[in-house]
Amino acid sequence: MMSIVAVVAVAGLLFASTYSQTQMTAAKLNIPSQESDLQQIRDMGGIQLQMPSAFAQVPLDQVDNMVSQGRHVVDQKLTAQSVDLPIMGGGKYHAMTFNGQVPGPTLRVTQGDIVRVTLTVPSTESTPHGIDTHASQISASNFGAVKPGTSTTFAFIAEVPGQFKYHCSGVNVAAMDQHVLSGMYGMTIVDPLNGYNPMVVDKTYVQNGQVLIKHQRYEADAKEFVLEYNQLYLSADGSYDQTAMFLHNTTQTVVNGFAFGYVPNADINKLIKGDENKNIFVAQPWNSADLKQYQSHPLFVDTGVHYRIFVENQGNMPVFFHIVGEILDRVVQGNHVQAQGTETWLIGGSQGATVDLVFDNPGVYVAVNHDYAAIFSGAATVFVAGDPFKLGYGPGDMPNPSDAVPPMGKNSIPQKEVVHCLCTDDQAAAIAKTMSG
Ligand SMILES: [Cu+2]
Repeated sequence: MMSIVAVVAVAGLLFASTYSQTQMTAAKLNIPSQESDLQQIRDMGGIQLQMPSAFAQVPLDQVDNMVSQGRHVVDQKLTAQSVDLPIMGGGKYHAMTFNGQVPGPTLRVTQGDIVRVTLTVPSTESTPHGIDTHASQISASNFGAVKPGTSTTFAFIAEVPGQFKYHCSGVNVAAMDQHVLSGMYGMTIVDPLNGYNPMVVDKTYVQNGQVLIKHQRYEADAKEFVLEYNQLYLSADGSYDQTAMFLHNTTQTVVNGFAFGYVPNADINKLIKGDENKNIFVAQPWNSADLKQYQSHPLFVDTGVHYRIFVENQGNMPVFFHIVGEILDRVVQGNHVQAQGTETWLIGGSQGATVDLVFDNPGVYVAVNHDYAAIFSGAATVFVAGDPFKLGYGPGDMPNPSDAVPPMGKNSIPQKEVVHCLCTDDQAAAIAKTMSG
């Protein structure tokens, strides 16, 4: 009410030559008093009900009917859980999580699916939480605080294919930065209704003394990874440091929760160098088997195979996505090709991209955020393509970390997995039961 009066008063000054001051006053415009405004909002059951047409969400009591007409419904059940989790270099930080893991579980649906989201906040939580899912198109006022001991459910139709962030919205947006940067974020993959598109990569060859171009076609079926970039801003005791965040003074850069989480470990040292203590990568902070689900693990890839990487920037620093030794064959957003044959792709805060590529030659490649501060604070992810060290394994033999492999979708080729997650022991055990390979 006060703000309406103030705006009207300012407008009156601006248009003084046309309208007299008295014509622009609230009294003249018959704006009701503040008391009656508030009473009206109370009578309507809250301020949200003033604009019902702004809600694109699916009314929960209509979901069954829509399913009977042919829509599919997918349930996403998230539980807020505050827990201490390890950080690179030892020690722990006070994490806020969905389901005891950072990032939260990757949800995979198909374009046109109804997504029914339930956020539960146990009574043991010291603060309310919220949920904002970027795959939806729902009025922001919907993402209010869910108090400890309660839960909330809403539904939406995933209309746009691609990868999308979901995140805690804090306590009615207050402290949202703390909740997200402490771990309350995840990804929704919305597969295109008719599947992914095949990819064509141009290659040169020589015939009869001439250099020619061949259009090499790769089918839509691909092996897939998820890479979610974020930052930690921490004080010495592992608490969230908002001052550091405002200064963009990053403590560590994380990929799927870890700094340097996808680099060789002691077992791989042993395989390649014959000595588990001889590190083959410059930074191996999650080295030994006693670190269980936190032990680092590189990504093993086959040569000549279509890879689809869902990249999401969950943080507030840009990601210059680059793979050292490779060129990104294709970049897709919203099922539309944005680039082909690009060296690096810029992904802003709360933005994603689907990167398609084929590793042509055996070797070690490193995906980085090509910002030197990010590389050296954790954003280096090792791909081992083929069998460059001549260890004798075949394509697909080596398992990949479970948190880097998304749930199966429209055109997914299955991969062997090993438990790897920045998650509680309970959640690691639950993941072990569900994963393939
Ligand atoms: Cu939260």
